[in-house]
Amino acid sequence: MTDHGTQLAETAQAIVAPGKGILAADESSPTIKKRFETINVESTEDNRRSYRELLFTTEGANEFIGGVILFDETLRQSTADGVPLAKILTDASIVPGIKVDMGAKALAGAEGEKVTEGLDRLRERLEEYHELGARFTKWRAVITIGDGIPSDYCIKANAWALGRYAALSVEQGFVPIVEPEVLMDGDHDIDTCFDVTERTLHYVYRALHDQRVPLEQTLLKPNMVLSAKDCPTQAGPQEVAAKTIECLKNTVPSSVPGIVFLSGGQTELEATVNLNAMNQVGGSPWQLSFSYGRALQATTLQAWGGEAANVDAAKKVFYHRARMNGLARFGTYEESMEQEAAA
Ligand code: 5MM
Repeated sequence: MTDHGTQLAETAQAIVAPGKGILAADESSPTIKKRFETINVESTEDNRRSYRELLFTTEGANEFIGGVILFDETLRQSTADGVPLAKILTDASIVPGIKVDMGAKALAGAEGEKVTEGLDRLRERLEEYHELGARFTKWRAVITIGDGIPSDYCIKANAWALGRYAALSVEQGFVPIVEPEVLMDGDHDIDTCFDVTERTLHYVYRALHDQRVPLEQTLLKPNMVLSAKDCPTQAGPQEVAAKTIECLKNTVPSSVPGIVFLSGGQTELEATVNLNAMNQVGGSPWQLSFSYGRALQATTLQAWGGEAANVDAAKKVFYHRARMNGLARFGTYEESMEQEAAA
């Protein structure tokens, strides 16, 4: 491996070091607006900065958080005291990352399906992000399960874009996080989720191979294999863990250093319990970790409520959630620990 390759492989390993995972704080402007609406806070640039500053300056969170994914605006922001947020992270030995996709848009000729855009001028944008301190990237593809979908056309278009993005990221000195998200919306059962996730991951790794992406310099951010939100039969954590690992073993090469699950609409508790169950199975060739957005932030957001007076209390809530997921990385989390923290 070249020095460049070795450095990227080491960065990937550092992000998913035992006990650590990723905080996905890369909500785009429309998404963070939605999140703030739930706590009646206006989405101003200053409120967004204050909130992210709260998360990134939580003392001790770096025991459990190896990387944070930022949105473009956040990578350019500084704390109230004028320190760039990316520097706050780097100084805490947390790797700053950046979402580089431009969102999922309607796929031409495919009713109800989406393709992620953002490849135009990506090389130039990456050069700037590197100067601003980011060292890993993220690109999210969205696959919807529904009547007659997903089509192979949709999966292949998204997989090819993920490959192009990943190859460019590696070239420009970033560890690419490859995120093909099979949504949990709908009423399909866990086996349907298994089949679609397996089909998707096959195409994704074919596309990465075709585009010469060195897998040991990448991370995968998939959905867990779950029953859909409105499915009348909800699979429990043991079934979720067994089916998710089986699906990944069928599709993901062992040279990928880590798998960082998205939470995708699970509650904080579900996401922790499921990750814990996966790590209890053991014998996986990859680190099984987290890259949660909502499942790391929901209670913190509530505790903050947009009030400066609540910052310390909200930091405690965030530290607790990060710690619970850190324990789930070892399979040593127990639900009773939630009560201990409350006491
Ligand atoms: C944090 O949300 C990320 C950005 O979403 P938008 O581009 O829609 O604003 C999102 O990609 C996130 O990283 C993943 O979906 C995982 O987050 P969850 O909340 O599903 O764990």
